[in-house]
Amino acid sequence: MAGFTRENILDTDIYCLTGEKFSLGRSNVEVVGQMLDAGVRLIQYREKTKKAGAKLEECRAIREMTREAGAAFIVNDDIDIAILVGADGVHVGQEDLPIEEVRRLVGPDMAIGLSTHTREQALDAARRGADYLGVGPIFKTNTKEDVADPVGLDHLEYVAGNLDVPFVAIGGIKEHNIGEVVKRGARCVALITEIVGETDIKGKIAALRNAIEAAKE
Ligand code: TZP
Ligand code: MG
Repeated sequence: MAGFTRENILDTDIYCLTGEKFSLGRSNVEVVGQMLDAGVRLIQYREKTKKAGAKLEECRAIREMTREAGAAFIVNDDIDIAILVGADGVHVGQEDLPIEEVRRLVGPDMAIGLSTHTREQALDAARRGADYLGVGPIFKTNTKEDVADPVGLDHLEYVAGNLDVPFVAIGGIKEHNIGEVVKRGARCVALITEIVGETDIKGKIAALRNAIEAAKE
């Protein structure tokens, strides 16, 4: 057991989410295998179209793979599946169950992440005990349906400077703009299409890490 806790689950640079329809014909499980080979240590299973049984099966496989690799595993939306597979975390949105109720379901140890799109939502999530915040979309993205308007880098900087709770920046983040996101205060960055849509996932992760390091100098 790699010892992920509610406090430390976001202590990593790159947070990878699945997105099978952008994965160039590869399965979620195959893509996650390549992410782990590339040294990614935080994976979220995000799958909007499959049935519960299929999602459970994939999450069981990914739970095993992440445990083996010493990586943390978070399940998006499906609290029941997160509990069944023993995920390290569950990620919910503004229109899902209130986090106080999610906490009652998952127990005291599982991390709860909450997506936020405004200053008020971020402050509210922190006050109500979310373990981490999703902050985004930072830039325009077509990956998510019914996506909120981009929050921009000024909002990111506000969250970084004014809230104590860990957060991850998400939405439209690419190799060419990840440096800006880091410079404006993000320590953990989430990406979907930039990674799953790449043939050479290992090479892309290395390039993103170079860009992150360059931005810190
Ligand atoms: N939440 C806010 S934006 C987004 C999610 C899940 C999609 C991010 O995808 P991409 O491809 O990295 O823009
Ligand atoms: Mg959701």
